[in-house]
Amino acid sequence: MNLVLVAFGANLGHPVQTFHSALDRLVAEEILRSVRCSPIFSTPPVGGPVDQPEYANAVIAARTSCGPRELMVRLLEVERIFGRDREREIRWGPRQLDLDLIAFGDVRCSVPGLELPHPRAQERPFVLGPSQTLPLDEIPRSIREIVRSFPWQWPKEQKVQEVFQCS
Ligand code: PH2
Ligand code: MG
Ligand code: MG
Repeated sequence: MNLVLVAFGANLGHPVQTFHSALDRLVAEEILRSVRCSPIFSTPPVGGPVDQPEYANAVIAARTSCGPRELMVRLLEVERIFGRDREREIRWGPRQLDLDLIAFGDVRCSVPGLELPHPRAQERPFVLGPSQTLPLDEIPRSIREIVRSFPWQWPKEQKVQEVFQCS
């Protein structure tokens, strides 16, 4: 079983509810096991249209028996089930559900459709901040040092609030 880090983001519909329902599904379908979640934080949008709503962001550290590509496919499937419509959306624009595979164990790869660790994770406070709330040994090794050394201390940043603590 590999240790993975999945980032959750949503700013349309009912993001907190979506997070819990999507997570329930990922666990029920045995896509993710031994799940550990960060709190969900409310974060200002980075990129995309300036007038889009704030995002709810969280990260999930878990074990999986899927391979990296299979896990990506399963995450995309769950995004679709929860109303994500990639045909209609704007890049970095508002969305019902975004499940990004941030890191997969020790895997480093860059092939079409699969780049690990996620190429933009290291500059994203809405991924690294929530990740810092988890014990470091629950963070996949390929991204652990990036999470550990991220200078920004979550959740002291004023623009960001904790909105819900996931057990
Ligand atoms: N996701 C994006 C673009 N911008 N900003 C925040 N705060 N949170 C996100 O999850 C996010 C974003 C594209 O996936
Ligand atoms: Mg995505
Ligand atoms: Mg994303």
